[in-house]
Amino acid sequence: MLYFINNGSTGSPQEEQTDHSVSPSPSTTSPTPTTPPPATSPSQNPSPTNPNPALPAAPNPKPIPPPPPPASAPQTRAVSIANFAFGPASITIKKGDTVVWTNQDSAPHTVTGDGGLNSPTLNQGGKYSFTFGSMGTFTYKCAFHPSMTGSVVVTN
Ligand SMILES: [Cu+2]
Repeated sequence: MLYFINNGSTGSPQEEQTDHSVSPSPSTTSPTPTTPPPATSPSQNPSPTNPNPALPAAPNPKPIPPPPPPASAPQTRAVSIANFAFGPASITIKKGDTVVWTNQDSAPHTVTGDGGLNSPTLNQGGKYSFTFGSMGTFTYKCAFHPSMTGSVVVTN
């Protein structure tokens, strides 16, 4: 009954449409023209449902590859010639390694021995390098000072 009097006031569902067609009389139709409000646009109400409710499981941590064995790389080993002696007098290396002799004496020396060890005369600061490509024990000495001896043991 109130909507007969309160036409145009808040609460009337026809309030927004009565600008040009003012019809104070209620229509002869149902006195309760309660039109449901327009459905809210789906865009205004994003669906709470997550299309991806669960992220895929994190990938497994990358396994750390084991480092390659360092022994596979050829190495260079140093042998000094000082105070009329080889140091170290005996050295053990791997096949494919290189030994470098360095004369630190003022006197000349050589590296002369097995397996092709045959250096020229090494003056002070002179170097001689030799790469051992086969296994074995190679003894050598100084051609000038036979008491100076040394050996190289080459393993696989
Ligand atoms: Cu010598």
